[in-house]
Amino acid sequence: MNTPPARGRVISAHGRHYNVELACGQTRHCYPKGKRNEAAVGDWVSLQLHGEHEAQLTAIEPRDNILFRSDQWRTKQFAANVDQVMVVVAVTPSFSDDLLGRALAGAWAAGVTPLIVLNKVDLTEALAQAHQKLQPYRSLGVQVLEVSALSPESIKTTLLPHLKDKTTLLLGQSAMGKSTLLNAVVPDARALTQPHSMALDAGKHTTTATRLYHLPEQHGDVIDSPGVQAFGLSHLSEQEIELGFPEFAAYKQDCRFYNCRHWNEPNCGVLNALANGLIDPRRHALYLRLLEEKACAKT
Ligand SMILES: Nc1nc2c(ncn2[C@@H]2O[C@H](COP(=O)(O)OP(=O)(O)OP(=O)(O)O)[C@@H](O)[C@H]2O)c(=O)[nH]1
Ligand SMILES: [Mg+2]
Ligand SMILES: [Zn+2]
Repeated sequence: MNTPPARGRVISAHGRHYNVELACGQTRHCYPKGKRNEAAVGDWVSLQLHGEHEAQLTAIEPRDNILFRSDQWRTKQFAANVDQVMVVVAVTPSFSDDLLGRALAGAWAAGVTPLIVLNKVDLTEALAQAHQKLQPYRSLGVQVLEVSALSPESIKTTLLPHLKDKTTLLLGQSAMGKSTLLNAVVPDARALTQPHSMALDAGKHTTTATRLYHLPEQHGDVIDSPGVQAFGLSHLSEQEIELGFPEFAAYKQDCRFYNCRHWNEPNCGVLNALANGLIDPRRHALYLRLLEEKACAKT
């Protein structure tokens, strides 16, 4: 017996099986129709309901944006229709500047505003060092929220106001405290968290799947995701990689060639700005690394 089509939002994905939440709040276990419908958490989808628990995913609605993560083996789309990406870094263990730069570039390339959340500010010993590492990003105009997931006050006054009415993706390395932050704003989530050393001993990340949760007392959704160890961006085009570096935009109009790659071209506005100290050399170096990785991925 055929039931009328329904609409829902993907809240978790396990391979090509999805949990989809319907408008009434019920969730359905879903599988796609045909090979084409590969959905991501956050996607709005059409369903054909089968019985009380299952459904077939028949179509994915056009997306506002889609974020990918890739390692050396594969590229996977993992979150769609997000309003902001919070890149979570911690005071301890120390975070990778390379991965932070990539996460920001990935968000900008997808047309999504990134913020940095500096978590574990209760661990004051290494705080000054973390501040120093984040200074270049503050200079770029990236907002940095400083919180301790263990302090309800800091969650309430600093984090929660930024989550209101938005779909927020938490992204970052393992052990930065993404799931602990999630639990602080969505207590019912009861997401598993554990110290870094234990996660490492187990040889994997504590969070193993991307999943969307609703804030309990205000409108807004939070997506928790597994820690990233590598953040390849070679699925992006060269133009998209350039979008990942919005600070180049003001100078590229001075490039002699319209298709300048700001690498070794003569009369390049970006290279001139770099030489004059107007662009952070580490950011330009990251940009070149991404172009290089892309070139390698092609061959
Ligand atoms: N001192 C302190 N510890 C924290 C804070 N936030 C999280 N932690 C601890 O950091 C460890 C890692 O936290 P998780 O929330 O599991 O980290 P995660 O980023 O979700 O890690 P993955 O799921 O592997 O990506 C846990 O032992 C937490 O208790 C904080 O603000 N201060
Ligand atoms: Mg986690
Ligand atoms: Zn140029």
